[in-house]
Amino acid sequence: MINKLLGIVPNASEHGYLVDHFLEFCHWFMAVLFVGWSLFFLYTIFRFHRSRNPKANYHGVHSKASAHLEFSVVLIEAVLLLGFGLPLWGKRVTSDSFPDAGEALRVHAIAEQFAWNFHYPGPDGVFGRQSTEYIKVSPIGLDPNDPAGKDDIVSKNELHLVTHKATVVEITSKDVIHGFQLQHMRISQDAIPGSRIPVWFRPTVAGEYELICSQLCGAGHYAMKALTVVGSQTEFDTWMKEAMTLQHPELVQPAAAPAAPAAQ
Ligand SMILES: [Cu+2]
Repeated sequence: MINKLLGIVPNASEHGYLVDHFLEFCHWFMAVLFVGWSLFFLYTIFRFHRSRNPKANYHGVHSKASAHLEFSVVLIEAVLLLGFGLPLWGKRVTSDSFPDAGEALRVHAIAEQFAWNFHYPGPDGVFGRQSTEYIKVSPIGLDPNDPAGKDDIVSKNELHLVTHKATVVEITSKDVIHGFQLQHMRISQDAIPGSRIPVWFRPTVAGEYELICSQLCGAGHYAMKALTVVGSQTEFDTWMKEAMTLQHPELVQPAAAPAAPAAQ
């Protein structure tokens, strides 16, 4: 409830409700602390007003109540961090929590000032080699001589995913530090040049979402966003076929010719 009040976007991923529960609890806890400390503040202003205490008290407080209260707050915060926050994070980032390579949809996300490039392995399921020496001929530095890259799909500012299919996104950057943030999927990971960092999630609700850059990365940061389309496998395949037709017409034409009469 408090999440909604604070404007959280609806969850559209399998693990998102765990993040939401955690946020919900943290927000309620902070609300209680805020109200509690505010009341205490008002009480001190009233209780220790100059008119009631013309002479300063050089001994101060004798009661241990405030120390106990402070310790309880620290204890609850430690339990939140170590008992809930870390395990939740661990489930996202440890290698044994990742889905099997064959089961998941795999995408590379390559950030740049100020756009998102996505790299799909194409029908062969193998990503082509990438190297900085080819950055002038391909926005993601795809090696034109690598046969594995001949059918790869590169899309700009458009990420396509499949509902209920585990998705592994390997995130990197071409220039400065960016942030890959899919709020509806409750996923956020910095894009760091020189590193390829995987994240995984399972989208559960079809729709169009916004992927934003969550790190202030330069003058065009405000406009650095990409459309994320989550749909059925058929919708994904249709998009992939269109992309193949545009980017590798030589690979699709033989298959497209017999399909045309069948559709009529
Ligand atoms: Cu950015």
